Amino acid sequence: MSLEQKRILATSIPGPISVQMQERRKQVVSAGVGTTLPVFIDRAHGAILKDVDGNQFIDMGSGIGVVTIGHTNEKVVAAVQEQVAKLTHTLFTVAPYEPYVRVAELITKHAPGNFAKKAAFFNSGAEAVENAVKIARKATGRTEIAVFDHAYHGRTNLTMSMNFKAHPYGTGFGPLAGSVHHTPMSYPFRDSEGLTGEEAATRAITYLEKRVGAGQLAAVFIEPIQGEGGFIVPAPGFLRTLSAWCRANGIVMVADEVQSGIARTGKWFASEWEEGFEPDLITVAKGIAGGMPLSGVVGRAEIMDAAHAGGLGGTFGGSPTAVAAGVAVLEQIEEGGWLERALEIGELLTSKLTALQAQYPIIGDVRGKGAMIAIEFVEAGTKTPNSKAVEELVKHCHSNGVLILNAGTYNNVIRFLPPLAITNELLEDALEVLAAGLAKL
Ligand code: PLZ
Repeated sequence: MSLEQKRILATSIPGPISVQMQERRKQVVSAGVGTTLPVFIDRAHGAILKDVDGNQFIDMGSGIGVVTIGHTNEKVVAAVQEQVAKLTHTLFTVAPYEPYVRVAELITKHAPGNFAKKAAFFNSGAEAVENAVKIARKATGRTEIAVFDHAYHGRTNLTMSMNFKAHPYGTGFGPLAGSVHHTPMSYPFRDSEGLTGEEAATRAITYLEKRVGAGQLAAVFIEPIQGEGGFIVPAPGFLRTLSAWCRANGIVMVADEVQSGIARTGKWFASEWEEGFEPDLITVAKGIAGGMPLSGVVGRAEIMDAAHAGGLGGTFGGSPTAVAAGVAVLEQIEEGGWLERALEIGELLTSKLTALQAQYPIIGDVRGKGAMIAIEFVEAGTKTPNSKAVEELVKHCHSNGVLILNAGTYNNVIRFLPPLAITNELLEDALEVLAAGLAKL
């Protein structure tokens, strides 16, 4: 299904049909399930979302990094259609099917690290993180888990305990899981001037050695570029120093690449941006299957094999349609062009956004890699977070047909993670809408 790659405002936002649907929704859908933009989407293609009133939005968020190679990518649609008519379920641990193995071949081939790798598949990012915890504990015989400030790992009990922000993820939902230790992150924009990656890592390591003890730790979990935290890119040397310390102390280093992985940053995995950083395990989800629910853990074969037979599984994990979509996504990335496109998008975004930063002192920082770029807003001339500006800008963009997402511990970040299928015209159009919003502020 193709759709003209053009922003169209057919009604006010939200349009009348969306308003009606929103009313129905309020009657029957839990208030705990929020909405960023209350328009109901009917269809999508490339980087365009079309709502039930005929409005067309430029998607600058890819459903939080999911439809990386574009909405309704033809090969993904065809693969799912073919699979759904052939076989939808056996449960892989009852009786296997080939595309699950094919996805494992592709992901183990392209995950960083010059060693034998294996993979296992699940449904959601949180489930992948939970399984990585189980595997690391089994492999080390240890219990404790370290995570970083500003991190996000999911909404299950264990993963919400691993999140930095209590609200909205954890408030009132406790008791939280134990044996999770929060550690200082490297946050170049907010760390003291000149703090190197090595120094920031030493700060975290000292903290863990004192608070937990290296010998107690099963795993250290880190997003190589933090997603929900606001696309925080740690200072160079941070990840490498941490992983060297993990290796020396028998701790499993886990990179949570649920948001940053699968071609998003111009490499298969964001971990590859830091030389010498070789995570033992990587969690993947979101962009791996173009919108079908698929997640996985991939990493060192001997660690992945530490889990006993029957210890990992789940009814729907790596279901036939999800893995068929995964094969179609990964084969297209392997064919080439997508990593380069992510880098081009990154250059275009960064140059336009740094020009806006020069003009508007409320933009404190422009950062990220490839098609994972964010701007952090402050009160002009300070580092005081400015969430009000973000709120206004998001509203402005939404009512003008551009779907942008906020992020950040202080809700003062706008993140850009468009589908890599986006055209330059659409990107430029979206940034012009943003610039008009800034001028209005
Ligand atoms: N790890 C790094 O970014 C999901 C959350 C959306 P699930 N981030 C988006 C929301 O409001 O729930 C995420 C992530 C990182 C893990 C997860 C969790 O992935 O597929 O949402 O469970």
